[in-house]
Amino acid sequence: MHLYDILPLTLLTFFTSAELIRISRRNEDLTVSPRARPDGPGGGYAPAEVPCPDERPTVRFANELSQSEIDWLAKRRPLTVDPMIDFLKRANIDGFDAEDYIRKVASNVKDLPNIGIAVSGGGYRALMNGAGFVAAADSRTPGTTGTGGIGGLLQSSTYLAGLSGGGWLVSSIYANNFSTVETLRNGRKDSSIWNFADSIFVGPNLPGVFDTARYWADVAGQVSDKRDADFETSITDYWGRALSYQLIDAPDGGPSYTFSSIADDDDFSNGRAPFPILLADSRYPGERIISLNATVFEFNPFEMGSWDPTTFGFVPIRYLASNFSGGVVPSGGRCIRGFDSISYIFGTSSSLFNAFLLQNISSIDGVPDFLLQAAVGVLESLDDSNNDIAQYVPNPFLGWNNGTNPTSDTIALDLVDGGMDLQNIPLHPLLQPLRAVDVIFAVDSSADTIYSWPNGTALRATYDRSLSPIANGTQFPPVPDDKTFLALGLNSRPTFFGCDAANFSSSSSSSPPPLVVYLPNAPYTAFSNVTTFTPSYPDNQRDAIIRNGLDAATQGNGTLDGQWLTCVACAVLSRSWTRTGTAVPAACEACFERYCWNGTTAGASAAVVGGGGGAEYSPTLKIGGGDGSSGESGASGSVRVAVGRSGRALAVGLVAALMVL
Ligand SMILES: *[C@@H]1O[C@H](CO)[C@@H](O)[C@H](O)[C@H]1NC(C)=O
Ligand SMILES: *[C@@H]1O[C@H](CO)[C@@H](O)[C@H](O)[C@H]1NC(C)=O
Ligand SMILES: *[C@@H]1O[C@H](CO)[C@@H](O)[C@H](O)[C@H]1NC(C)=O
Ligand SMILES: *[C@@H]1O[C@H](CO)[C@@H](O)[C@H](O)[C@H]1NC(C)=O
Ligand SMILES: *[C@@H]1O[C@H](CO)[C@@H](O)[C@H](O)[C@H]1NC(C)=O
Ligand SMILES: *[C@@H]1O[C@H](CO)[C@@H](O)[C@H](O)[C@H]1NC(C)=O
Ligand SMILES: *[C@@H]1O[C@H](CO)[C@@H](O)[C@H](O)[C@H]1NC(C)=O
Ligand SMILES: *[C@@H]1O[C@H](CO)[C@@H](O)[C@H](O)[C@H]1NC(C)=O
Ligand SMILES: *[C@@H]1O[C@H](CO)[C@@H](O)[C@H](O)[C@H]1NC(C)=O
Ligand SMILES: CC(=O)N[C@H]1CO[C@H](CO)[C@@H](O)[C@@H]1O
Ligand SMILES: CC(=O)N[C@H]1CO[C@H](CO)[C@@H](O)[C@@H]1O
Repeated sequence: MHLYDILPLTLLTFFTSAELIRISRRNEDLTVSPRARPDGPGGGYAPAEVPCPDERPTVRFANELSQSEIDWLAKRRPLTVDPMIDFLKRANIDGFDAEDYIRKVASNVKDLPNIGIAVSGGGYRALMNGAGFVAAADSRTPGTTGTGGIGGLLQSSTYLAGLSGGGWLVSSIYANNFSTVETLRNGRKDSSIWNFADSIFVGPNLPGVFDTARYWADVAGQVSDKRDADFETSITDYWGRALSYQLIDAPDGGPSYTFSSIADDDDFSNGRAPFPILLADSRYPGERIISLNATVFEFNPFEMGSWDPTTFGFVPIRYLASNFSGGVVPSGGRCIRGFDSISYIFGTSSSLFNAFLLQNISSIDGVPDFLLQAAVGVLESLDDSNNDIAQYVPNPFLGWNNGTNPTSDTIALDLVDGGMDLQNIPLHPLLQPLRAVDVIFAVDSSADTIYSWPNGTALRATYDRSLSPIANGTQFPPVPDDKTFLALGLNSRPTFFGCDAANFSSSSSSSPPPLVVYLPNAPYTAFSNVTTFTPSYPDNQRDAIIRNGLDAATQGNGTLDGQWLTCVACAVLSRSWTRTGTAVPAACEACFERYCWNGTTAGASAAVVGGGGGAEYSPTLKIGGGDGSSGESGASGSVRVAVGRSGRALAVGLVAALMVL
């Protein structure tokens, strides 16, 4: 069912014809940003048919890395050597000559530490907290290479994975020419980049350029371009486009930016930036529940597909929506480009928010009743038509691996938010033995507890999955249950998992899984536990949460632990030392003693650390706080919707957008 079936025609009388004309006019007067990567074949959001290349695109088995990734790694890994030496020298591990060691192993890349970063989901909270980590790890951020700073870790990393809100962060960084978090945060005159004070409901507030109605009309126009080109559209398209005005610094939120165009980016293609990956889960035909054995799909600059033994294949992402059948585009089949819109991909990865987009209309002042009723109608119709997910039509894996692929005979591949299977940290791509990652920095901004702090559920889910057949040979360090996280405080300070490589059965064919440096969202200098569905953030609150993430990453620039930087370096080197049979320096033994989970679990009756005497986890500020109410918060928990401009304009815009659903 479509909205125009539901919306009474009489609603149209709500508009004056002048408003309708305004709605249909596209915005063309923004200054063009220099940071561009528009690649859609038609210059807009709509995908289009292109002549098939001589070597027609094909699906491949997931039994090896793609040749593109192998070639890229050959550039990237050597470029991590110098930053790693700088970083490790600064960490100053007593009695260990980092430069000498890294130079020695650099000649044999397989012994060089291989670092991955995983930024969890959790809406804007995850974007901002994750941004704090990335800023801390980025040597381009001023102050991060001083005492206690972990700057350079990003430059030393091979992979940067994001999911849902973490995927917004990763996408925004790459869609904007691998800009620093600081640049994105500072913004630019006449740009709405990272301006979260104006929610996506009201749209960007650029004087003289935009108003809410025109913004929604633009979004609606972009999506109808796609539909007019005969591609399925869903609420995910609107969601992704609306977010783009905050995440992509280009006119109209860069409608033609694609994920595959990252592969053409100068920094990325020359190995000067890590390999970005986004995740989504597949929903099996006819099912509503996403279980832990849902097939996990990844999007990277070269490919989209899954390592899981179900689908077990990858398609060139640039040619998504081409007529693949049995892994090839048969003669007569169309080749399509531009379907891999970066906004559609980060919208897919965060589709949990689709319902939010509609449901939360009710929380905005000034929206007339009829519109609220229409929104409810849309929600119900979406439920009926299963249109609340992102549809990949035609399914690139049609007729592929018929024996094991649950969607081998469906026209649509239905994908949902990457955190729906509880694995809210994008660890999956970094656990693939073929990628041989040594250490994962896992930034967890999940809202598990009543007060929106993590309790280890996301990490535990990945461990549980690693024990089931769908893991297909991937291993994950043992992780205790949520009660233990709370009782031992593992969710309120950094914890390392899987420190002892000898605790894993390893054979000539399998190596131990990565060591996981778990970095849970916790209050260092601000209460960063804003609810997942808070739609807008004043600049000072945004900045406080980013800084809190930075303080978590650096343990307050070392003020909470003067050895933290050293301990991070030990985690980076640990697996490499095992491979080269190098003795672990005493300074690192001390770190592992302090940060590694040692296998202890807590009984069901154990008390909650940070419970403030009560049963509910309610931590206080670690730095400069005390009672938990002071300190630089700005991040108070109240849910507010910034409605700066007329509710009527908003209503007009929303109806314009919804009309074309
Ligand atoms: C991207 O950033 C690099 C610096 O890292 C700069 O040299 C280059 O010109 C930028 N590209 C665009 C298109 O702005
Ligand atoms: C998911 O896992 C459970 C238990 O391992 C199994 O019974 C079920 O069939 C699996 N579902 C799918 C779709 O693989
Ligand atoms: C290609 O895919 C489109 C969209 O699903 C479909 O309408 C068309 O029939 C397909 N063509 C072929 C030759 O498979
Ligand atoms: C896989 O299934 C499709 C129909 O969904 C069929 O056309 C194709 O021949 C099958 N392939 C194999 C190898 O069985
Ligand atoms: C941990 O979080 C999950 C939600 O992710 C929740 O279901 C569970 O009850 C929480 N555990 C505890 C002990 O509070
Ligand atoms: C740590 O250093 C950064 C960058 O210099 C600064 O913004 C932050 O406030 C410092 N944190 C603390 C707790 O001093
Ligand atoms: C493991 O850690 C717990 C605290 O988390 C501690 O009480 C216990 O003594 C440690 N066990 C060993 C064998 O070190
Ligand atoms: C070592 O492995 C065993 C078996 O998987 C597990 O029960 C234990 O928790 C592991 N110890 C640590 C510290 O991870
Ligand atoms: C944030 O956490 C503190 C306790 O740590 C709690 O008092 C506050 O209510 C929480 N805010 C939200 C929005 O849950
Ligand atoms: C290590 C392992 O079990 N790999 C299997 C993963 O799944 C594919 C497809 O089912 C198999 O071919 C691999 O052997
Ligand atoms: C402000 C407001 O109403 N927020 C709601 C948005 O939607 C989510 C999901 O339905 C609710 O949990 C929030 O309370």
